[in-house]
Amino acid sequence: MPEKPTVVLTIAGFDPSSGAGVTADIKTIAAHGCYGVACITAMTVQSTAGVKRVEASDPSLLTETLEELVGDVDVAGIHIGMLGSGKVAKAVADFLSAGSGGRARAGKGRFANVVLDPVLKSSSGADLLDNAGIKVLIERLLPLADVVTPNVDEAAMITGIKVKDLEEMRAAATKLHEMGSSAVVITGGHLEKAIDLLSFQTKRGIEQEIFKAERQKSSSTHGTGCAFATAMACHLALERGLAEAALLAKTYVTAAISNGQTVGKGTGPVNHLYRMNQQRRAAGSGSESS
Ligand code: PXL
Repeated sequence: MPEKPTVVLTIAGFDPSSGAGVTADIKTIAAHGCYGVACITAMTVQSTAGVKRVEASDPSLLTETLEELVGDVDVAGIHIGMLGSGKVAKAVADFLSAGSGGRARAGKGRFANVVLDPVLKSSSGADLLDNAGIKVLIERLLPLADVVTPNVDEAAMITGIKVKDLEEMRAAATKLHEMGSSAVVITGGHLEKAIDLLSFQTKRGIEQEIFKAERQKSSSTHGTGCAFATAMACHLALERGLAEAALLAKTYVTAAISNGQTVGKGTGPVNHLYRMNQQRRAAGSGSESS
């Protein structure tokens, strides 16, 4: 019998430069040894120079695609990235909370290991979600997700709290719990020290752990948020705990940045598949010495 892979679904936009969005997510999922399936929320016209246009998908196309997929395949983890519009965000929320067919979990939606990356703007500043979408994201998607992974700017926009240092990250995470998130990772790659804060609710109250890395100087950073959130979805789908998933996802993104690629004239993509180069080099050096 052929092996049955762990399937991870990404619900995200299409970035034709493949640094972010579904094509990048499929690379991240493959890099984690999982099988990726995807549903496109929006087309973007963009290159490494930035986003020029966003066109959200027809929400009924999403609903049909998602139901078709999960009727066929056992999905072990879900990554939600760019949503593009309020109508698409609503279709995704309806899908996650629809009649469970016996798979519902207490107080949650119908699927396990749902990671929500609340993508609001591109790094070049383009809006990737309208106000109606932000409302759906806050009111419906935050409580349905197992983990939400905002960067510091997204955490500030969602909570209304300024997020410039670790103390403010802690306060924003606490506010996100009050808003319905069971677990939060605020990624601080843009801060002076690249600190990520994991915050989760336990019976004893809120527990918080920090993960630190040296900030890297690199011009190949497009797609870091997508890569982090998708890697988390893979680790959770592979049954790793929250803290281990967050630590491994951070390690993966750090390596993907330091192996970044010079593609195009603007901000290059992280190297999602850097481990393939390492294998090729290892194989090459083996045959050269023989
Ligand atoms: O990095 C955020 C992001 C996510 N998804 C898509 C994008 C971008 C940024 O440009 O295009 C499809």
